[in-house]
Amino acid sequence: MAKQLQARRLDGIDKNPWVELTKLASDYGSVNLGQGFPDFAPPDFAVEAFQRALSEDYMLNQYTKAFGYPPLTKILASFFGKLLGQEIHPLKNVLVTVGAYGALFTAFQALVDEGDEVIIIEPFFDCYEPMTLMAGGCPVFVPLKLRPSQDGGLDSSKNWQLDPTELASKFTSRTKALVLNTPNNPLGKVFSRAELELVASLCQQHDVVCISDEVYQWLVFDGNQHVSIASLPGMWHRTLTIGSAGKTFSATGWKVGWVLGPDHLVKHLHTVHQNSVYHCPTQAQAAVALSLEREQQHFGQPSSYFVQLPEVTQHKRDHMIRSLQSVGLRPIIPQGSYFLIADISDFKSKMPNLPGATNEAYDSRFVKWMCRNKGLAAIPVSIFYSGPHQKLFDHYVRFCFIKDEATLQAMDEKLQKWKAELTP
Ligand code: IK2
Repeated sequence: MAKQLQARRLDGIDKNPWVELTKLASDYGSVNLGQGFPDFAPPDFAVEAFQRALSEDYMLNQYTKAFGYPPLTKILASFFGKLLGQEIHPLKNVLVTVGAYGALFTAFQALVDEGDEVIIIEPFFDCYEPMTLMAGGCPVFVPLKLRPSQDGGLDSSKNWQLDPTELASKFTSRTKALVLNTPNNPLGKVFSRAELELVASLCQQHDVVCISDEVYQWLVFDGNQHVSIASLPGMWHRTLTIGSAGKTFSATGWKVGWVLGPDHLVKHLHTVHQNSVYHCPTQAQAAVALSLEREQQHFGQPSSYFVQLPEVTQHKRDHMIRSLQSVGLRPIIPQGSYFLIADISDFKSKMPNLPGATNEAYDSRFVKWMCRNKGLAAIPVSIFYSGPHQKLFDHYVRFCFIKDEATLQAMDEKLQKWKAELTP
């Protein structure tokens, strides 16, 4: 009998919708509002920092320290030390990774064992589930519940809330970790301090590690405030805080991410990192170090990119919210991130039989139909849910709004044409 080639840890996780959706968007030349990346240049200071890293010191072409280029671990420690109210040691409490993806993968591999349960709040950034499974863990899902606004206006991501009793019921003696993502992808929810206190108290009560994915921490709108759960009392020593230079400096191709946390957790991530990736590209790390040093000098001032980016992005969000409504899509107003989800229930009742496989979720058929017929690419929200919950949440699609004015203009043109087709 032939040997089975595929390792068992890949069972059930070999299908990934991103590849098909990205190909479809390019095949049809659609306006790409699907994958989450800015289609404009990073800020000048970041581009210049990369140019300096390429040209000034030839040693930046060589390996650096395994757990991070020293000026980067140093600035990460000092910058986030202030934000988290924590003494952060650049060598012991920091790990630089290949993007936040690398940070997440390293964290799951380092902490999750066969049979360990990992609580994941739905909707979730879709890699949390396969990463848990690949580590041998068992994902346990808890969905945010929509409490619709009473005034008939658009709902906000704020209306999607945790049910405290349901959340508490998910913790068992086997729970090893809880994954938190604030601001959340795909919903844009920014967890309030009170919600984080609930999560924190349950993690403490059940001795659970919190893996806190905060890659959109600077993208918060309408005066909402990002709170890092690691800054809450008693949480630093059980939290891994994950960040991404790609999201922070609108340079997703740089693929520099990091994890911050206490020694007794980070040392296990160091072990995984040293036996897998070993170290990340030096020049990209040098560029991120210079960019963060610049941001530290400008912190809180109008010249800071972390001040400017959310202002500009909020306008893009509002532009998209106005435009999508013209054809009957009902956006949920995101408090943060660079995504929004829009309710397509009206289409589901008016056009229930869109082409597609019989078992294919409605939102997936809808995005393919929209891409082919209306020239707009988006992502079905059911992919951000666990299998059993996908059908319950197949009436939303996700749009990315961190796009250049020309792209938003192209979106408007497609929507105007769509609107004209609606009116007899
Ligand atoms: N964590 C979250 C919540 C992310 O959204 C991402 C990037 N994903 O964006 C693509 C998309 O949803 O269209 C990451 C982590 C990974 O970040 P990085 O690019 O730094 O690896």
